[in-house]
Amino acid sequence: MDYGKERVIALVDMDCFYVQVEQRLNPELKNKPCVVAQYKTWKGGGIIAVSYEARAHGVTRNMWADDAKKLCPELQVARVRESHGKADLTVYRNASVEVIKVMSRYAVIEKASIDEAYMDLTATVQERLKDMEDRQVQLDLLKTTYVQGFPQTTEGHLDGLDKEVQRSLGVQEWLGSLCCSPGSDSPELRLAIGALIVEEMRAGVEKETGFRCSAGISHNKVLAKLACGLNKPNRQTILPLGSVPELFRSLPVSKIRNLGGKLGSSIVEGLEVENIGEVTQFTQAQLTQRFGDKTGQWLFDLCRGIDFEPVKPRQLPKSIGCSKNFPGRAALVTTAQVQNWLHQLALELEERLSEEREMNGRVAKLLTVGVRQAGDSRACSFSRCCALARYEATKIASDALAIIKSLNTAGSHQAASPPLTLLLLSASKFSEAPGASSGCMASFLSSDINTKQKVPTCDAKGDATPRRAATIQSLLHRAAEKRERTETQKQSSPLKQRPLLLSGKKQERTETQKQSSPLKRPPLLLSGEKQEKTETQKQSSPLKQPPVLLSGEKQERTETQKQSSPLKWPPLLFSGEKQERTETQKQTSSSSQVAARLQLRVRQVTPDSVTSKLVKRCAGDWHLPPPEHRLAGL
Ligand code: TTP
Repeated sequence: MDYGKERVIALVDMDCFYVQVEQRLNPELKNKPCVVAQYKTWKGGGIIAVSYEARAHGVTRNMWADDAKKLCPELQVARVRESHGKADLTVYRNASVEVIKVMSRYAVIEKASIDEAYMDLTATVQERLKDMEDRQVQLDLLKTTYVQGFPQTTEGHLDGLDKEVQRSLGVQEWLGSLCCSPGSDSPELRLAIGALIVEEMRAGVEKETGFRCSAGISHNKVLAKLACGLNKPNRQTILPLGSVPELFRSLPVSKIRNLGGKLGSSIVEGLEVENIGEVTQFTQAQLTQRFGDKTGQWLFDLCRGIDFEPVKPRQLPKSIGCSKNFPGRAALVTTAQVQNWLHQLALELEERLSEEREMNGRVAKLLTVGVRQAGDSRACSFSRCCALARYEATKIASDALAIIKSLNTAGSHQAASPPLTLLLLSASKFSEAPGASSGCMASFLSSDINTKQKVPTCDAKGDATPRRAATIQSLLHRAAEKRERTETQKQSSPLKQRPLLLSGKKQERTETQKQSSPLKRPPLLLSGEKQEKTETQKQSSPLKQPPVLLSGEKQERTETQKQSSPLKWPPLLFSGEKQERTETQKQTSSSSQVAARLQLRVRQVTPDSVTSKLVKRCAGDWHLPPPEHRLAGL
């Protein structure tokens, strides 16, 4: 079997998903230019999903509904429901569950977002091959399939031909090029059979749910994802490895999965390339020297269309979260406001977590609290995790508030500055609900975290170790008590203290590396990467886990101080500009020790980080509109 062509992987993505959900609820919207918008207080609301009919009029996501109507006066606008003062995405989530259910009858799937899933069809294809005597794939069974790069023809030859005719010619030509004699087996033949299965699966999804989708079929996740977007909507595309060089020649680096953010930018800037195909001119040694062994090797393969990331069987989301934006003058400036909104978010979280426990028998053990500060353009300024004690809104909200307050650097005389423009609560680290048996469940529901639960927490290296959990307040308390002792120990101990890990950039590079490499090393991209990544993921992914960062100077403040003090949020300690903090400052902030003791974790978050994806997922269950569209909040 050829290297890189061993597997058959597909990515299925629903077409204009929220619109289809609304159209199913209200069939009058079908086949019409239609959008789904959130809130209507400002310019008719921000558009988050657009039907293909509306796209033909130039309507795009992130437009205001009022502006879109100027482009398309007959535009139908469906509204996202609201509850707890924010968008309620329940109908879309439920629709997603329906779709995943159908898909999982055809193959093992990895749910990648609310409306897309990867599937590894290798074994299923193998089974089909056994039953196919003549090994012929009929053209009419691939009636919504394109083959990228086919028909292979000289430029201009196909001009004027209907797209559907071109599609059919392409599939015919490609199938004709396959060796289909009895007993033959080639990677391309396997792709063809994979495409057959995906055709059947998509038809099944439409029949049972009424929703249409598109798909990409290739040898890995990167190519499948790319292929899926080539001929939307309601079509699927096979991307044979042989067609990759031509496609990659003019494909911007940022279009590749995982290269839309910082790593992508550092490739473009550092290697002075525009398209992914240009990276093939660099040797393996050059790339590993430039990006490190793992990322360099990954990139060397990737620019040739090779990737080995496995499809990880997962039908349920890794996290359940909710967030709310407070743009402009709506920014939160007082503790009372923060408290109130945390409570609203916690109510939603409690509701959804309880539902998850009922429906899927699993409970979350980790709570992530995230905020964005006014003036910060990133999705999230920082986030911190703590044990999720129990599913009770009041408790979740008070733990979250304690975490946020622990970062408060204001004295009682100071005004809130900067205000908060986003609050996020997310629950993760799911495991089976204690004994699904009623006794255990009852104990989970009634237990207090400091007496019962053990939670996996992350140390400064990102290693998860089970530790006895405690309430935030008691942790804060203990931290204050122990601080003095630790300081004394530090001074007398000959052991080296763990250095303060800053923004996830370069601290592990040696001075020699820094000086000898003419090329800029990329930032460890993905600061804020999921602490919940599995070991397999960690090993297979070239992306490194970010170090921990936290300010944490304020935990020792008394409760009285905290209550009387208006909020002053910490400076943007988390944005990476802080590496140059003076030694004095570093010494006064024993943040990493406090983090370890509190079992809290602050991660630097960049717009392309996974935490930022979390924010997006929580907010619109995917992406936030750009800042100018967030006025209405999400
Ligand atoms: P997408 O799959 O990105 O887009 P889509 O399904 O609307 O359209 P396409 O046919 O091009 O795939 O997103 C899935 C749903 O997630 C989308 O219908 C609405 C929601 N979403 C947001 O709420 N905000 C966003 O910024 C994006 C990108 C999606």
